[in-house]
Amino acid sequence: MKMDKTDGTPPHNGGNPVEEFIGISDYCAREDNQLSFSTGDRLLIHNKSSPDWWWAELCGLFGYVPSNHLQPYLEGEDVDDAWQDEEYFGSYGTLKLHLEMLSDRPRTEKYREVIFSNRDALKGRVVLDVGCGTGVISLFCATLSEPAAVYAVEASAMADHTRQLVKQNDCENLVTVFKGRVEELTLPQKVDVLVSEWMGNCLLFEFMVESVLLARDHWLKEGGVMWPSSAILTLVPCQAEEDYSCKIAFWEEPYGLDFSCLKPFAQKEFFSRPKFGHELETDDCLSVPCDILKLDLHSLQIADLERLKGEFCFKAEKSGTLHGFTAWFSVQFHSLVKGGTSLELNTGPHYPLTHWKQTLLMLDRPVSIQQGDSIRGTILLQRNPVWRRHMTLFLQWTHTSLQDPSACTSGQKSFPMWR
Ligand code: 6LC
Repeated sequence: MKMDKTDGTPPHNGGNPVEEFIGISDYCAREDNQLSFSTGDRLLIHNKSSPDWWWAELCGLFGYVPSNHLQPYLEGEDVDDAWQDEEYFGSYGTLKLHLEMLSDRPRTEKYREVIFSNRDALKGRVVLDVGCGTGVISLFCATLSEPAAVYAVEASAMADHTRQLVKQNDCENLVTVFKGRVEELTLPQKVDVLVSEWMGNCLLFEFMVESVLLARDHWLKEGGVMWPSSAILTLVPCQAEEDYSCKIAFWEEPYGLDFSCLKPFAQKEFFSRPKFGHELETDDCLSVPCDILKLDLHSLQIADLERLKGEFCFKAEKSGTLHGFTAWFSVQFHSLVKGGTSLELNTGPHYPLTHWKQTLLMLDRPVSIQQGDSIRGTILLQRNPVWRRHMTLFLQWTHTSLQDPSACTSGQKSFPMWR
């Protein structure tokens, strides 16, 4: 970082109006002329000195702050808007996303398998299906077992079709569709099992899990079971040669011309955010994957979602180029029978491809890796304090060479998902 001011006096802002921003993650000052702040702090930006570092004021203190830790503070932003419910439930009101989810056989068949293998224990139980969509999971419950009742809750306009589908499949006596947000729901009774398919990219994106946890706290009986019961986020250091060559290296000399000054611009445009829908080849994994986050859906609290931290320590299994890290998740379904085996839906590269595929976190510069090298670091999932369905991943890593342990390089990068 190059900054010309070190005496703590504000650089002249050229008459630009002061703007208000909100901290979307904590920042700890590393130099005297920087300012520390916490998530949710409102900062006044006096000067956007460079794209990356701005001159800011917080409670009468001044200093430089990293712009990627901030976002504009918009007055009067209400809670509804922060959840973008109109847009969110609007997108689930048409068939496109439901077709994508239902066409995902590993996903849908896993839920069917969970219900089928627990069919005896489900008999006579009350089930709540949160965000039932077209009602497929509720219909599996009603057709594969004999539950006492299934409450299928769906907030989008799809709920009207779901009612019809329940009728069409002769499940009206067992399945009741509730149209509305589960947060505003009143059920006739508490439930034995809460089932939901709430997982988003990097597990948490969309934060539908918050609605599931609220429903759990209101409607799950003491000792009731959550499906999924636990969730794991997994990371692996990887090669991504094709993405790198066609989006970044491309600019080196197209048609024999030097376009290389566009490379940083390309980095920013294509890889400053995570790449969803990445299909990681197992050959491109440079190490054994590491589980960086484990969530127990029975005990997880909504407040825990604000800030989740994981650590990793990889040993390179082969030499290659570290282009970045790839993330995916798995979820586990406990058996309703004590001592019964759990089932798992795994969206990783060693399993059949799901509609989530994997998520690529591309570094700004490739790093050459030799077999036996270590890559250790931390990842922080910081929920956006304003936009409640969004989060930022903060990745920090150190690469240590096996041959020359003094050759140690570190890096860090933040990946907004999406704001
Ligand atoms: C599924 C999402 C479905 O759950 C979709 O149909 C959406 O409208 C519904 N949904 C989400 N949140 C709620 C809520 N609070 N109350 C009622 N229904 C809800 C899959 N999405 C992912 N797995 N990402």
